[in-house]
Amino acid sequence: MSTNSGNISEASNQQQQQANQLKPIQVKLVLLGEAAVGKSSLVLRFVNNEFIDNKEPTIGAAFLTQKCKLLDKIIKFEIWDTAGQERFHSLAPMYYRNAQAAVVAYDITKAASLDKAKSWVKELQRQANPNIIIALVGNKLDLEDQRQVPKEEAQLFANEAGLLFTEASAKSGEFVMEVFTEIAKKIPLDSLSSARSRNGLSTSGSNTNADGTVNLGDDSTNNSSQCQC
Ligand SMILES: Nc1nc2c(ncn2[C@@H]2O[C@H](COP(=O)(O)OP(=O)(O)O)[C@@H](O)[C@H]2O)c(=O)[nH]1
Ligand SMILES: [Mg+2]
Repeated sequence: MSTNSGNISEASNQQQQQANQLKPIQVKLVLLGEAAVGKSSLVLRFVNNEFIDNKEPTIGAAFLTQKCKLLDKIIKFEIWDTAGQERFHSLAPMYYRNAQAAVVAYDITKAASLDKAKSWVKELQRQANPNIIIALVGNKLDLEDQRQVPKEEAQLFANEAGLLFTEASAKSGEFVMEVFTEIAKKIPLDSLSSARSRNGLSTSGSNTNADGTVNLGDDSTNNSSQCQC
């Protein structure tokens, strides 16, 4: 092979790499946790940078997307925000099946919500994709004066279970972006194959109901191509 063709193939490799880096890596992410810990609020903070007091509970699940640009890659999170009520528990596998990442949230002012978070983590580790990246998030950090869950206790569990961990506040915005940035950093560059083809759920046509019980959010409000990470 001549040097020229070597150079050409090297150049085309570089072009391919650059193209790959510009092409968003689709990452299916599921939010799990007890009702009212602030799952929807965390997503709203991440996607729209806003907070709504007394947010109405999620019915079934909502779908939102947000891009996150890192130095070497663009991650497009396809986020399934699930309802925390026990009656929706049986739907959860539909959302975490084939998810590449999960945010399991609890409320630092409610000790029982950490127990629920732990049981979600165990269920994910038993039944979800074995390579799933799980972040444990203690929400409502702004309510420090009402804290029931010591940070060390959650940190210890996260360390033992091999999870990312942070405390955050959807209300103040503190550490919310960090949750998603840290997950994005852990997504391997070579996971370029379309998440859509691997997902159990199609994410196209997100305004249509998947079935009677699922209330899919309006993706059209989330047209932000800018990265918030
Ligand atoms: N103080 C405080 N309240 C929050 C925070 N995040 C959510 N909330 C409130 O907690 C309630 C439940 O939030 P929501 O996002 O619907 O919880 P979800 O059921 O887990 O999706 C709502 O009244 C929110 O306004 C937070 O970081 N701090
Ligand atoms: Mg919700």
